[in-house]
Amino acid sequence: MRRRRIPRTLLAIGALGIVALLTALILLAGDRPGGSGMRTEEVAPQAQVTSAYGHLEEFQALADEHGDRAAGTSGHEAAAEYVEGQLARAGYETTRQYFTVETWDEEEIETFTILAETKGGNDDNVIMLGAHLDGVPGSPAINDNASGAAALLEVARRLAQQGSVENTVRFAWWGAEEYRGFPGSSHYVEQLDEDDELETIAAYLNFDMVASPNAVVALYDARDDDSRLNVPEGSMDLMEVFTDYFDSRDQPWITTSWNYESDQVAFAETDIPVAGLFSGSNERKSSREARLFGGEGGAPRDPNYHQPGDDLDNVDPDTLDLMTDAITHAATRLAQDGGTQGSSALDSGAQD
Ligand code: DTR
Ligand code: ZN
Ligand code: ZN
Repeated sequence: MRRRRIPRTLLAIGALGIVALLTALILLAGDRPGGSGMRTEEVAPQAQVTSAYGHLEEFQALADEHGDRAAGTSGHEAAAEYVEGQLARAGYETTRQYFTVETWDEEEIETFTILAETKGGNDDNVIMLGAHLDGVPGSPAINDNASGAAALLEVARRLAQQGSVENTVRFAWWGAEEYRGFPGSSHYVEQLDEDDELETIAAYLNFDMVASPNAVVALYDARDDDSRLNVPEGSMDLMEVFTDYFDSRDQPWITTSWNYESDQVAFAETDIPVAGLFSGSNERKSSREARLFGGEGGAPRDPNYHQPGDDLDNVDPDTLDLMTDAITHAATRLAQDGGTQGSSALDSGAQD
């Protein structure tokens, strides 16, 4: 039987109509009310990777292809698509929060932070975890900070597998940490403030450089008495969530001063309790630290900090695993912490 032929011009008009309709729907669905620059992206399917080190290998492969992961470059975009694909596989919806930033060459670029959160849970008591995804130009930027980005991806996967949470856990892969003023996290906190949502964030945990080759295991020092620094009340309780974990594993730890060093700053300045882990950059490891953690006293904790040599051959996979387990512990514990019992880590936090 012969099928009835539809004239070509009609087919073309029909196809154009469908494309226009779909475009309008995508635009409508993607823009969050309030115009805070949030967009939901289409995510390409990917095979699921189930370890932080596996993610690092992917970030290295992308850096080999694109050169680096500096904010606003094809390398950053490719890494972002990888993060979004992995999160989709783990059951998360992702959004991008766009913002503009001035590069070191005084060029204005648009870049973004990736956000994802657990389904269910109390939205008024959000536990937030972040790591910057961008790197410095000209470096694969694997320890700084594919390591934090990779650890967070694996923690997000594990948390989704564990099932329901009492508090919402929100993850951020910040854009443009390497530019002045940490514009990704600063923009996010400003936006929270504008939307009157600062009060909803109970805690912020930051992970920047967690696989250094000559590593220490350091926590942001909540007892820091540097007068330029605001250490929000509740930060000590968050630090103890990590120290309890390390102590339970007989894992030595030290503290580090974290003033003005990474994406926790905007949170701390608005009095949100903060904590974080760090395995060292180009500072020298002391002989005491070498006794505690092994490695080479007198040598930099990461000799390739911000250099082309910050690659997969120059990280410590065991430190990455340890940090990933510690972050998993903290996220799991804080996700279930209703803030009602005496032992609650959130009791003295922002929600009182
Ligand atoms: N500024 C960060 C690395 C960094 C150096 N010291 C600390 C202390 C705490 C957190 C991070 C850092 C960067 O280059 O991304
Ligand atoms: Zn850096
Ligand atoms: Zn960094």
